[in-house]
Amino acid sequence: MSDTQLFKEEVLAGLRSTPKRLPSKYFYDEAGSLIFQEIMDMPEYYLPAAEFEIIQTRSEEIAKRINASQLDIIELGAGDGRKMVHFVDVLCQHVPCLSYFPLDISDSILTINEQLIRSEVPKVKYRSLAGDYFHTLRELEDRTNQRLIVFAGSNIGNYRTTEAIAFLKFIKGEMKPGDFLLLGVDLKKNPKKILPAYNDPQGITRRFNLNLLTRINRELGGDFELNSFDHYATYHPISGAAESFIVSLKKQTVRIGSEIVKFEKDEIIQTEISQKYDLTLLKQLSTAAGIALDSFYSDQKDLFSWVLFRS
Ligand code: AVI
Repeated sequence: MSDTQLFKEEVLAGLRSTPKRLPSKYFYDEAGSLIFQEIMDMPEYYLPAAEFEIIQTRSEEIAKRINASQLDIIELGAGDGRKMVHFVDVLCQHVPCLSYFPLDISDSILTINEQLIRSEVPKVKYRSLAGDYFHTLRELEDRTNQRLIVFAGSNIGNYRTTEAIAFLKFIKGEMKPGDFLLLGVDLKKNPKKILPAYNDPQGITRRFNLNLLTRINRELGGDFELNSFDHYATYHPISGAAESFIVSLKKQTVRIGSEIVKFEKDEIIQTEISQKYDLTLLKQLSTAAGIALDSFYSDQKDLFSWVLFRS
C-alpha cells in the first residue's frame, strides 16, 4: 500500500470512529515541520530549553553511570543532531570505543546530522540509517557492543499508555543484558505552565493543529474549510495528559475524495496526546514493559527528565 493510500485509510477510519480522531504522526508534512520549529522557539514551549539544560549539565554523570568501554549509541528520531552533539562529545571522552547511529525517517535531515557530528566529534564512529526505526534497527542486529538506545524529546508522550508500553516492549526486545535506554519525558507540573505550551496566545499551535486539515485537503482531495474549525487544548493534572482537539464550529459536511464525513456543530476530533509523567507513571511503564528504572536526570526546575532504564 502506498503512503498516500495508508494516510487516506487512517484518516477515514479516524473520522468514522466515535469520537472522531486523526493520528498525530501526520502533523509533520513540510509545512507542519516548519510550524513545529516555530513551536520549539515559543517562550511558552519550555520543553526544548529544559532538555537542552539536562544535556549541558548532566551528560557527564550519565556517561559515568553507563561506564562502558565499547558502546553503540542508537538514537531513534535523531533529527539534525544539534540537540545530541554535546552528549555524543561527552560520551566520546568517557567511552574508549564509541559508535553513534542516528536513525531518522528523513534522509536529508541525516545529511545535516552527519556533517555536524563528524565535524564536532571526529573521534566517534558514525553511521546514520534512514527509514522507519522498526526496520532500520534490524540492520544493527549483528553488533555485539553494549547499547544505549536514546529516544529523546518527549516523543514517548505522543503515545497513549498502551502504545507506550508496546513501544517499550519493542525496545526491550532490542536490548541485551547490560544495555540501557535513555528516554526523554516531560514531567507533571503546575497545570498553568503546561497548558500555554499547547495553547499559545500567538496561535502557532492552532496553525500546527489545523495544518492537518490543510494536508488532507491537498493530499487526499479534501474540502475542509479552515475557518469552520478551531483548535482546543486541555491539560488534565491528574492523568497528566495534555490533549489537542479540532472543533467543528458548525454542522457541516466535508468531502475527502469521493467520501463524505459529517460533523455536528461543536463536534471534536482528537488529534494529539502529550503525556506528562511522574515517578508513579514511569514505574507502571517499566513494570509493564519489563525494563528496570535505573536513574533520573532532570533540569534544575524539574520540568523535564531524561530517564535511564536498563534491560
Ligand atoms: C513532538 N512532540 C513531543 C510535541 C509535544 O509536545 O507533544 C508535539 C507538539 N504538539 C504541540 N506542540 C508540540
